[in-house]
Amino acid sequence: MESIFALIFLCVTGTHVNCSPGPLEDVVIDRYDIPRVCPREVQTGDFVRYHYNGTFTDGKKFDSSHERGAPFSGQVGLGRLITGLDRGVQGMCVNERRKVTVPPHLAYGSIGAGDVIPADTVLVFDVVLLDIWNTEDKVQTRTLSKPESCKRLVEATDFIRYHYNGTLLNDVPFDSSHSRNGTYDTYVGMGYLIKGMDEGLIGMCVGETRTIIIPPFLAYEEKGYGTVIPSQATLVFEVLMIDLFNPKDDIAVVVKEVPKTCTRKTVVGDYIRYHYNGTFQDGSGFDTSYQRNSTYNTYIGMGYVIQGMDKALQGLCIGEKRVVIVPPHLGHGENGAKGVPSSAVLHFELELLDLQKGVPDGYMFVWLGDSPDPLFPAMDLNKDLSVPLEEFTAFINIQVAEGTGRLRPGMDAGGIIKDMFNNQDRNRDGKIVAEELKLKVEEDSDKARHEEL
Ligand SMILES: *[C@@H]1O[C@H](CO)[C@@H](O)[C@H](O)[C@H]1NC(C)=O
Ligand SMILES: *[C@@H]1O[C@H](CO)[C@@H](O)[C@H](O)[C@H]1NC(C)=O
Ligand SMILES: *[C@@H]1O[C@H](CO)[C@@H](O)[C@H](O)[C@H]1NC(C)=O
Ligand SMILES: *[C@@H]1O[C@H](CO)[C@@H](O)[C@H](O)[C@H]1NC(C)=O
Ligand SMILES: *[C@@H]1O[C@H](CO)[C@@H](O)[C@H](O)[C@H]1NC(C)=O
Ligand SMILES: [Ca+2]
Ligand SMILES: [Ca+2]
Repeated sequence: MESIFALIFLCVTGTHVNCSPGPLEDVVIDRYDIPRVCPREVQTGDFVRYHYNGTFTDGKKFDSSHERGAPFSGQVGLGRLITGLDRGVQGMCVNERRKVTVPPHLAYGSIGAGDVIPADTVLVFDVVLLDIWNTEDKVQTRTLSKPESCKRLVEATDFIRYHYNGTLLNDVPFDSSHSRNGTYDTYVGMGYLIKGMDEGLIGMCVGETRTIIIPPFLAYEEKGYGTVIPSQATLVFEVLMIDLFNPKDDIAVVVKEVPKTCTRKTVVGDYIRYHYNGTFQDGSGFDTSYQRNSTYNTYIGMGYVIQGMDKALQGLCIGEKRVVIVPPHLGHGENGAKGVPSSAVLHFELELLDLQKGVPDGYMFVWLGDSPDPLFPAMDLNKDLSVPLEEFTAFINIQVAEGTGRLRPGMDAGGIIKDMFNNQDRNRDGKIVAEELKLKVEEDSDKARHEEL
């Protein structure tokens, strides 16, 4: 069969002297199956890919692209096909089927082709068009839907996450992000994608759905891709943009509501209670404090929450509401977290409900002024020279109530006081005596005083 094809070229690369006239004047075209939408018709100079069956008028097959194992691919109207087919595919749409009857003088003439096609033979080609493109083509984009407000558009060097369905021009699917159960995540405009995609994604906003049609020379060119993308294939992507950020982004904070009176703003080390709603950029929620029916309580600026949040929680008044956008490098990064995919931008609505000053990292209790000196007589409230846990607890509570000392917030006060007591009760007999405290003070004087007593 290969020889027939060589002959097809032979006939047309020479002048048409070899192809003598036959009884039919011109090709006869029967467009027996025309798709309802036909955005583009074949013109001279276009490259096409099509399947065909070549038969004689009696229906006997002499050639078929199916038997060759691949559709025919070539340029129209420049003498690369037999003249009859050059004419026969003009004006054709992708997925159209037509029957092209070619008179001998527009096919193999009075010579025929080897022992396959006799002289002066009318040929009938059943053709289905699969692809059409031109070297003049550009990436085509068409927005199918778009959210009303669009804060930010995709720019080169952004990192984006999107869903896509990839089809060939004849609607045959070749790939989809959905088959992998996740978004496709990549930098855009930096050469990680095929050229046409790098270009076609620019300017999209989160929530937008866009069709991107890419000619083969901006896609996989002659190589194709595996078994799914043939050589010289136009690609059609339907893309839904899910997420977008730039690695240079910092957190973005929008203050929504500030109470009239604000006596103190949060600083690093404070212990706070707040409510939040966490969503992704496409609006879907991933976490909210309300679901747990309790506020989220934490220390600020000490690494207990994601980096971006630690920063966003500073400088708030009680009652203030903020919206914070945290890029993944200040959020859960490439690893993601439970319910948060890799490289996701996080969007938080926050409301600060309460704030307590903290104590320095590692401390359980601090004196806010000078500590009583000497300490033991002050602790020994009933002056019996012995301080059991109850008395010690009462003493600490007095300090807290009078504002002369502060317990670490956010922890069980009883538990902290008991730990502190046990540290002072060196012989573990359930009471502190003056000697134990003295020993302790001397011992601690040259190192970190974790209990500050
Ligand atoms: C050619 O014949 C094959 C079966 O041999 C058929 O599947 C196909 O639809 C026919 N037509 C075209 C244009 O390929
Ligand atoms: C995608 O998820 C479905 C259902 O959860 C599962 O059956 C399938 O194996 C998953 N595919 C991949 C590639 O993870
Ligand atoms: C892709 O196809 C899936 C399932 O066929 C569909 O749910 C989705 O909306 C399509 N488009 C995109 C951009 O994922
Ligand atoms: C949530 O909190 C409210 C108000 O404090 C309480 O009435 C309700 O029982 C709580 N629900 C759950 C599930 O804890
Ligand atoms: C979180 O969402 C709920 C329900 O939409 C809303 O009532 C609440 O005010 C939101 N919280 C914040 C901090 O914006
Ligand atoms: Ca006592
Ligand atoms: Ca003791």
